[in-house]
Amino acid sequence: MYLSFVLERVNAEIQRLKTNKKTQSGSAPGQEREQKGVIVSHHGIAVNIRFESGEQRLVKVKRRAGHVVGDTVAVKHHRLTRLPRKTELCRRNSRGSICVVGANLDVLGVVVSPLPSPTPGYIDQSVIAARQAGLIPLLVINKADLETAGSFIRQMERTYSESLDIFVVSAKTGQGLDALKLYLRDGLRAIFTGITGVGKSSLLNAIFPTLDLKVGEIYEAGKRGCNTTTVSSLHSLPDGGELVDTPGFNEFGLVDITTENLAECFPGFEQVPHGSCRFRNCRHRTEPGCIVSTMVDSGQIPMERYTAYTEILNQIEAGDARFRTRR
Ligand SMILES: Nc1nc2c(ncn2[C@@H]2O[C@H](COP(=O)(O)OP(=O)(O)O)[C@@H](O)[C@H]2O)c(=O)[nH]1
Ligand SMILES: [Mg+2]
Repeated sequence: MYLSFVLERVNAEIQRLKTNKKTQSGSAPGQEREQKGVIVSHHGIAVNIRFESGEQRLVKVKRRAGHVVGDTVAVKHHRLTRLPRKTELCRRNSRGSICVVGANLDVLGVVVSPLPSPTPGYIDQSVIAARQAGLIPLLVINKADLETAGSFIRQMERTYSESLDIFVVSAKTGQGLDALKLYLRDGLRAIFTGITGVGKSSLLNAIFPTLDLKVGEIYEAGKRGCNTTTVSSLHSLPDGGELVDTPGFNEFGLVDITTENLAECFPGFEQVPHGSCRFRNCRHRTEPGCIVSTMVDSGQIPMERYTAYTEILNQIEAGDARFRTRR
């Protein structure tokens, strides 16, 4: 149903271009100008491109060409060439496959809410993936209007305030949205990720009221959201900056992470003078001369952060080959 809708739009687009060509006197096909643009949504067999001219249209692509939202592309004669990426945010899904979540991004906003609450390790893994990809991670706590929000916000602030910028917001009441908009106004391209139902699409709608993205219901029984957003989409904000909405994913599996990388990107280990342990390949477990263990013993690193680190380290070690698979 959806596929036929996209096909229809692609065919209409091709028809429109053919008609245009006929009416353009003297513009030989060989002289068509190359147009640069950015992919604003991906529909499997076609991508929606916003060109530098401001025009937005669908261009056909091969199904597995690997283009993602945020990719800069050049189009000439209906042929699309992807330009090199500045950044690439990747995650591993529950089947172990690697997915590129978005390209040329500056900021990853990890959206969480008191209900549904984040799955264990979700925030840490998202932050690590962001830092590994060269993105600035933010924590966006949505649904601040809920009765249970107070204790959840305090817990989040206790854990992450030393590591990340935190925005406490409510898509429902508008609380905190101005601060978020101000942050993004500097021309940054941000992506919102988070499990389904935390309010990513609602936040985009609240920030950008003419957008009208579909919003899902929360199932009462499981207190989990249903997946209403099916494709990622990039939107320019009225006051500057860009935001990408994504479908929810409950896992942010790490890709190609080494144990050195893990400690360097882990939220809570920012004060660690990396490379100061006695052994160069120290995993910060029980090795003698480990600077991290000393900082845990002296209270500079909270025990909760250290435990969370070792849990991810265990997963990496258990699935070593899996984590090192190359694309
Ligand atoms: N109380 C409250 N509910 C919200 C807020 N933001 C979103 N919701 C609700 O949460 C549900 C899921 O929202 P949606 O934007 O689809 O979440 P997404 O899956 O992360 O995109 C919807 O029923 C929204 O109305 C908020 O700030 N406060
Ligand atoms: Mg959504």
